[in-house]
Amino acid sequence: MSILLKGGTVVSAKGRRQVDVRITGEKIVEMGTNLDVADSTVTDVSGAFLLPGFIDAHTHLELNNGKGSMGTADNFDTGSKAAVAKGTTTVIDMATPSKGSSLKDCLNAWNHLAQGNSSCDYTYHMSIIEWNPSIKAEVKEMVDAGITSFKMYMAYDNLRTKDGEIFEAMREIRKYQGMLGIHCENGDMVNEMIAQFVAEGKLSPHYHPLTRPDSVEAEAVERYLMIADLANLPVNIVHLSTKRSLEAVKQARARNQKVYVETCPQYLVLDEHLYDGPDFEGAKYVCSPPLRSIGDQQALWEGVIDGQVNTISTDHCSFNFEGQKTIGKEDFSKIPNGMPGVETRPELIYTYGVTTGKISLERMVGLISEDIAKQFALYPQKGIIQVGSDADIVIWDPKTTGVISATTQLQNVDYTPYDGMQTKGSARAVYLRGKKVAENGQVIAEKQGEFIFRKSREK
Ligand code: DUC
Ligand code: ZN
Ligand code: ZN
Ligand code: ZN
Repeated sequence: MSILLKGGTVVSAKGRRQVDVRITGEKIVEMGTNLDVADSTVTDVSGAFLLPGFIDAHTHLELNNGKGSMGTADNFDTGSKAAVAKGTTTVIDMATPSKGSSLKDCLNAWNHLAQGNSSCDYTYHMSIIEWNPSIKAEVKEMVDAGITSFKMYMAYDNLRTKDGEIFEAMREIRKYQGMLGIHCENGDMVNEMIAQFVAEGKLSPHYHPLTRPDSVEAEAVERYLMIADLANLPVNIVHLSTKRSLEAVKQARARNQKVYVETCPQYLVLDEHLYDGPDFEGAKYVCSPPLRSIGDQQALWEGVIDGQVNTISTDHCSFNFEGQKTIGKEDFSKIPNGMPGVETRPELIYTYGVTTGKISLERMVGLISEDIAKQFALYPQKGIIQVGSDADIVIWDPKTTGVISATTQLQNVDYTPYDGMQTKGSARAVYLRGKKVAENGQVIAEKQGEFIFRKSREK
């Protein structure tokens, strides 16, 4: 018995064609016109697009979990349900060790959190928050365990390493053709500016973005890319948010460096005026990098359109407004940094990118699925609807309309930064490795997610 999806339009980053798709077990086994219906469960998907399951390459589903008020509001259980219900079939979560613990221990901890709890497939970027001989030796162990991508930080005192350590890590990662992504902000500059505002009694969320201006990000991006040039490693820039950072990327590419750029929906559809909302509302948007100017937003859209920006993931890192964001009521620097978003990315990009005519549906598929799969060694198992690939398929209905609301969202958090925003298009059904796991925005088969083992990229 197989599943036959009949009459839909299959879309990839390269184009679209009207073909039937046959699924047997976990895989796509046949594509063509007028496929034989015998021995098949036939679903009529005419009028809908068949998109490869979306991949979110940047989530923090379990940051500080077990650490009380600073633990994320979502976890693998709730975050993965919110993801898969709206079409995201794979997440690459930021596995983040605490100081002094090995990467192996962190990997075990993340496996423990995800295994049997995730409703979408998953893997991790392993965070390197300190550098010493034993961590260095573990880079290869991680690659052997299927974790071929890493994350480092240039800001946050509990997470950042020195430039020389970044350089050393890059040279180690290069040996195994791994991928490195870095949070680019100059941590020293941020600390200085926070101290100054706090000393002056400037304590409202309004000051958060002023402690992390575009120069703080652009300087770190430039430095990172210079170090990567020296180490001869292709690198990823996570959550790039400004025009000036994009200029730095252009310069690196002009000297023939391979650079991947990720941005996030919040930098494309929200802007810095939200920090001036009434009461303490601005705290909802406290994330780093912060929301930016309209000019930056336009530059990012241009980058999305012309290919300077490669991927869009979410940096989903949810904290409740009540009881978590409010920790910083008297001092913005104590507001936990992060916003939810794993649920809303597909509808936001479709609505504000595709239906406005800024990008094609093919480009959307590249940005949130195919090109992510290629960058992070998930392709062609993920990121494409073709024979032999996992049957991760989103039946996308372009005709629906909706309104994003905290009251109806599946994310386990008491607000959404996109509250009240209208959307067009949505996932009518979602298949995860051949099994229908979501329908009309609700999960119908939970905890079906599996760990995806990745091999190193080709040289
Ligand atoms: N920025 C956030 O806002 N949250 C999580 C980590 C990060 O870099
Ligand atoms: Zn970050
Ligand atoms: Zn302001
Ligand atoms: Zn992040």
